[in-house]
Amino acid sequence: MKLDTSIALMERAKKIIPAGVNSPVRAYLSVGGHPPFIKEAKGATITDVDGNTYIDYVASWGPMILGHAHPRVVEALNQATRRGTSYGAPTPLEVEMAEEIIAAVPSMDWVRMVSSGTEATMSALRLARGYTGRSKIIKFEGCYHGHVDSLLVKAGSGGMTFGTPDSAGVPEGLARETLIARFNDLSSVETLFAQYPEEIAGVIVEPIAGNMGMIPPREGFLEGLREITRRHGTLLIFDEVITGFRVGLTGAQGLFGIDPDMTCLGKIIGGGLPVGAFGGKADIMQALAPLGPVYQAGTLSGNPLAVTAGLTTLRILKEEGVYEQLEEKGAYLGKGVAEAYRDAGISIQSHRVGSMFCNFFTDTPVTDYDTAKSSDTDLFARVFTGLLEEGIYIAPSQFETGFVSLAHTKGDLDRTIEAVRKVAKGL
Ligand code: HOZ
Repeated sequence: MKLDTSIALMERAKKIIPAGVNSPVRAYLSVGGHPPFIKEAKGATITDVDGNTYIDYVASWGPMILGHAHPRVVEALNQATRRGTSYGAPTPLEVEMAEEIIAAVPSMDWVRMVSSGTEATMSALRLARGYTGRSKIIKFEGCYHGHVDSLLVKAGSGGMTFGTPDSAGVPEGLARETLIARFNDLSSVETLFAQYPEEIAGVIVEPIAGNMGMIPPREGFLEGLREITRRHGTLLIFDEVITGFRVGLTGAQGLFGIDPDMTCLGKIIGGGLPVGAFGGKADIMQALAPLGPVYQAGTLSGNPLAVTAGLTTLRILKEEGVYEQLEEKGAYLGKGVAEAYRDAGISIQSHRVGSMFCNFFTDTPVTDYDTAKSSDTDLFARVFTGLLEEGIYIAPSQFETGFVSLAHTKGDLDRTIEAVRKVAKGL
């Protein structure tokens, strides 16, 4: 595979952008090789500057659930652009967006738009602290909620990929307010509440962990979190930046029947443009400025282009049979890929929820951060490189999630399964 133009671009980029990238995992440091620089994308494929086309399962890390450059999203954006790209003032579109979100996600009475998932979780935490008058929060080891100071403790995603789950630059005093529990382990949460019964403002969790690879919650885990947090007057915050509108219209909370106090959204609700949102129960949201004492603001919040792309995406997702199709495609790919590895004698733990998937290279059942780390990351790197050569684009880290989109055809999925079969045999 020729990557000359990408390699030349990386050389230029490295002189002026840290590691040549604007988000660490994109640098390919844990898998080796050269990241292709992408020039365009359409449907289920992306094409790099050297003309290589790949079947894409990164989906811009989740948002592109319809596939790339969906004609209806593109048309809506074309029209919206002509009306101006940002006003810094209320727009009718924002009201429509808030109504769509609230209609879909029953736990959210009120919502506020921001410009990224990181902003959503950061604002949700501040609100939880302001509303409860408490300062500590619980997060789970290996969960990643964006690069918010107090959430960059035992963080997944890039932190886990590069073995730096605790970031430099986070003041010790702030990190001390972050308590760490083990995903899928309620006793670790009870222990922290026993230690700090009146001090914990919120428990934040990815209801399906998506940044230490993909790990579904054990039966009873989310229900247990709901019960414990209610008992202690602590807010339960679901980070559904990845799972929102991905595993169903009502997100993971709908799938598992949980009623969190607050929810963070991003990715899909922006249709591929920068967006985030946080919301929840009305009395909590009323503590936000200018109604209440918790300050939060943003020049590009509710940006008309981002909201247009998101609204168009949500309306397509509401059409009959969409999530059934995603489930079918996800199941077909998941089964085919798992068989391909097993036929080649490679042990994997194959995880899938709807159109989210992940394969860990280990004999150990993966339920949390430690067991996720048992995956053979050298083997993952070889698989990654082999698949890229075969024109299959997955995330360049074991500790991320794969996404199937509506645009993937049976032909794409079959080609992917065959590629896995070929690469697995050659390992
Ligand atoms: N680390 C984020 C995904 N879990 C974003 C990665 C990127 O955009 O490069």
